[in-house]
Amino acid sequence: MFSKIKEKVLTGQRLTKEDALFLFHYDDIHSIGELADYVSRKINSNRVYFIINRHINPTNICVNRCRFCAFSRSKGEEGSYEMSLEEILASLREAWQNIGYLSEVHIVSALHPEWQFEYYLDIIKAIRYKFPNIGIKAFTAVEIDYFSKKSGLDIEDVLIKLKESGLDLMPGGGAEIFASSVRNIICAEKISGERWLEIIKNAHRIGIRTNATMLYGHVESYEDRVDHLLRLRHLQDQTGGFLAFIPLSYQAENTDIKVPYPSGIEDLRTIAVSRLMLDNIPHIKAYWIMLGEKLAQLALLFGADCLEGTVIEEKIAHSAGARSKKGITTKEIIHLIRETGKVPTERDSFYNVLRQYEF
Ligand code: V47
Repeated sequence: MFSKIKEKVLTGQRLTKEDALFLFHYDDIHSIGELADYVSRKINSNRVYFIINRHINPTNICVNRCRFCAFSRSKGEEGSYEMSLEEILASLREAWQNIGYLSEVHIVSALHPEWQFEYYLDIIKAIRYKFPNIGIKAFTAVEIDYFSKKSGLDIEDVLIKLKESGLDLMPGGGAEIFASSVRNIICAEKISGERWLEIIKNAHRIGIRTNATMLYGHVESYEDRVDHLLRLRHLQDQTGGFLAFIPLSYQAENTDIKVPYPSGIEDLRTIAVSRLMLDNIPHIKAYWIMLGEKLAQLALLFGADCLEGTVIEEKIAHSAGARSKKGITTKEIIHLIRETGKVPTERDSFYNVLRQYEF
């Protein structure tokens, strides 16, 4: 069976659900990785991308209680916080001063019970005004749905207002696992998988590119993962709006779903199968924050072509026990990539090449 799958990949044929399920069970992980690396090189040559970015989470106060999330708090609960506009801008200024520039800000927030949609628009407008050339990647489909409910505007108007305020693209969070049987267990209050896909479809239609994620390693089955990948591939066939796919390795500490962490092999396999199945999504990110640096390096030989970025201050995974650093320097990320034999390639938000660090 593997040789048939290999033949399909080498001749540019699309893999099926059965192929993906086979790959999730197949023992020879090296051959799977080699094949995924072949596809990665075909699409992205020897390049591995990274971006000089800063993550900001304006608040952790959330009306939802997802059982996998250790980041969210209720209003007034110990550890809850809210950032003012000035604090958000100050954190960007500080990052800019330390590094010399920033190419992107990544903003993922929570469903705050009181903040109005206007505040989120003000955040985007202020960043756009103070940092005119920075890429603004902000708000998951889950937040977009919440803005729509809060403001009474329909999804398209919410997206248009954000775009007009300066939003460039959207992160891929909130996708989790699309299957409702899994969502009912891990995040019953969250929008459905179908709604996530519908909002993203709207974003793509009005010209907002997005990423997509998959949170794996909790209660889902391999069938659920494959179903998730197939739904993304199907949407990408229609819109072409996804830039990158990011498998998120579940971090279980301080959460309500206590399972062993996915093994390193499981992480590599998931990256590789994603690369092989998502033949129409150009980039696969190895999110070093959740994988750790060494495993993220290996993932670059198993189909991933992007390491996300400098990040500077990560909160979501670290609330749930991630052991990685919270941020990384440009020098360190270049070194990580170089050690794999690939070419460190600094990018902007849309994967335009800014600089290549040849040997
Ligand atoms: O949607 C929450 C996940 C996501 C845990 O688009 C967890 O470039 C693991 O979406 N263990 C937010 N994961 C982060 C995100 C992201 C990150 C990096 C790059 C991009 C991008 C997007 O974090 C959430 C959820 O799926 N998450 N809790 C946890 N315990």
